[in-house]
Amino acid sequence: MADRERAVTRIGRALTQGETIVVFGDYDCDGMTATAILADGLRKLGARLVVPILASRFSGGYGLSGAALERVLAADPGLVITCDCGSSDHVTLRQIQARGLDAIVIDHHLVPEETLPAFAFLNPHRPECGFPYKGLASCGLALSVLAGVRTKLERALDVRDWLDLVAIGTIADVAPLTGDNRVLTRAGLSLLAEGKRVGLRALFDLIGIEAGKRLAASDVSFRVAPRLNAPGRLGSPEIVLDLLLETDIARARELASAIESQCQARRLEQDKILNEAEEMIAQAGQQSALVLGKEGWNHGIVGIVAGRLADQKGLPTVVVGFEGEVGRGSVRGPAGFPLFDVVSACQGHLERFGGHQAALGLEVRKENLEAFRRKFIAVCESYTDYEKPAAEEPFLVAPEDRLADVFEDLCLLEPCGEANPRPTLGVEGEILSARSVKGGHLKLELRLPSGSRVTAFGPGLGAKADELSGRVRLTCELRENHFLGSTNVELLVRELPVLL
Ligand SMILES: [Mn+2]
Repeated sequence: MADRERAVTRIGRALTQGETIVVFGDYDCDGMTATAILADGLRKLGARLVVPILASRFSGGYGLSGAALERVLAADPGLVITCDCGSSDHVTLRQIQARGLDAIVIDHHLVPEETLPAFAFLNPHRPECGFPYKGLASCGLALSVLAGVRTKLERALDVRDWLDLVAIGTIADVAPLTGDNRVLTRAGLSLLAEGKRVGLRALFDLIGIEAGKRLAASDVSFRVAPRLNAPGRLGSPEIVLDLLLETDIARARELASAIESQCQARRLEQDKILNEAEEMIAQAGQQSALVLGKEGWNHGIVGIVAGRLADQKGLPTVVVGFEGEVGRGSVRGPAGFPLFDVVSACQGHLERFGGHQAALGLEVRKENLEAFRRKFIAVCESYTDYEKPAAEEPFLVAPEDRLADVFEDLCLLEPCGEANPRPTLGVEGEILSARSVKGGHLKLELRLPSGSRVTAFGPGLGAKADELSGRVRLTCELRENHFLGSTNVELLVRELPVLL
């Protein structure tokens, strides 16, 4: 790994010489877990003073901004380590260098051509980086650096203790769950399920994740990560770092419930924006792409709203929150839609933009929104034959197979998620009951060919409940359902059942 040896030697020297080390991280799960791993690990290796600092969406934004640099320098560090950011922060890194300080960048974002003015630059995407696995997220890189420092100082420190954080950061960052990441997250999820980290234990108690129960990657994506991300979306992510580092259970419970209430506040805010957006969409009538903006929409949340709308409507979607004349927005779209190409073609109307084909952020002035909207829609309409990802053929479950056994087998494939999708199954059975439940979801009871009964749940499919009867084939996933102390396998239905 390019510069790993150089970084490890420098950090080792900072430890033995008692330098103050600032670990500066991004406000998302990957950045926060990487920061926690290094802060905690270096303290355990005897660092005199480690000051963890996180970026803020509302002051300086992503990366080592000018505003962030002021906070970093206020801690009077001898060494600065950036986590999950820094790869394009040439200006502020040069300022650090000019003060005679060293900076080590640990990141996995795009590597610009201009040489980075850093003492060491660890990024698997550097062309000169020989590390064979390119999928590590920043938390995985941070663990590798910690292990290197440990070895350099000839100390006994079991870095596997931080694999739970690596699992959270890697899964939340939608890094591929292949190769090294698969090994790290699989072990990390087991550790996470044991519930030894006090802060996460407190959070899990609060949200009903029982200690000792098997955890899937989807539990992290849908239950854990959204909560850890909420405080950063609303303002200050520091409370999450405090939770990850807390060792006192009483204090951890306070932090966990503060995070949970921020998550609820985030949800309310999100629903409010979604409702207002839905109204705008209804008023505008039929459109081939959505561009929505409003004063006051929280730009930490517009990304979630854009994702929801893009899923629901199947359209390329831009949602912008304005604060005065300038708005910040997020771009999402149907799987496979080349959003980066589209936004690049509209850049004349934008102040800034960045991201990749599947997701972008942008900055636009209020007076340019309408022109941008027209251009964006026109360009989207020109991409009629983009490459949609092929629908996956379901694996048919044989009538004699017990679903509980199939589920156990499928668990061997976990963690499933990015680059290792959970297999889609085809299950046939006879409908015993079908009804629509709260939220418009479909609830089915089925008799399988083996005679056993199973329940099925179809998110958003409740509208057609009345038309379902007789023999059907379901396209579904299997999941464990814990209810009143018993555990059953149930079907998670992905599309309307096919009548046979
Ligand atoms: Mn990351």
